[in-house]
Amino acid sequence: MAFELPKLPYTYDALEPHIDALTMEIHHSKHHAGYVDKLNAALEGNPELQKKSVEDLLKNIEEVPAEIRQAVINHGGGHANHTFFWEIMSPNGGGEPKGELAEAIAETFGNFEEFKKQFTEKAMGVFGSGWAFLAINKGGKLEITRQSFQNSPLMYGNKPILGIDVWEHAYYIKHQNKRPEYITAWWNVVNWDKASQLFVE
Ligand code: MN3
Repeated sequence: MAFELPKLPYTYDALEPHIDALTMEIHHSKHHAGYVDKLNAALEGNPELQKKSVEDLLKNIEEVPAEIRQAVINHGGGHANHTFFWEIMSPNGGGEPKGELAEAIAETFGNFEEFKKQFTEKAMGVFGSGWAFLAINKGGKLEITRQSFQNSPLMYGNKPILGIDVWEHAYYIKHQNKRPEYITAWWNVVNWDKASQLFVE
C-alpha cells in the first residue's frame, strides 16, 4: 500500500483571512503531495517498510536501511508533519486551550501568555526552513522544540501536540518575508480541541 495525500479537513479558503487559499492549495497539493510521492519512491522495493505507518517509520528510524534513511527522514517527516499540521488548524480555531492541556501549559510555562511568547520566539528563531513544536517529551513533560527541515519530533521520542511550519512556502505568498506576521495570524487558526485531544491520548 503506497502512502497517500490525505484530504484537508476543510476547504483551501477556510482559514482565510489568516492563511490564504492559494498558499493552502499549493502547500497541500504541491508541497505535501511531493513528500508523499518521494516517500513512496524511497520505499520502492521494501515491502516490509511499506506496510508500516509513517509514524512507526520515524519512531524507529534507525531500523530503516542507511541508504534510504535520509530520504525517509525528509519525505516521511514531511508527510507526517504536514498531516499533523492540517489537523491542528481549524476555521473555528484560535483562543486558548481548555481542560488538562490548559492546566499542563500553566504548570510548565507559568501561564498561557508566557507559553505563547516562548513558542513564538522558538518559531521566530528557526534559521532557514523548519518547524516549532509543542511536544510531550520522553519524560512526559511539555516542551517547546525546534526542528530543522522536515525532521520529525517522533524521531526523538517526542509526541507533537502543536506545531507550526515556518518554511517560507507556508507564508510567502501572503506575508512575503514577514514571518512574525504569519505567526501572529496562525494563532487565530490553532485548533485547541485537536491539540487537547492529542495531549490527553
Ligand atoms: Mn510545509
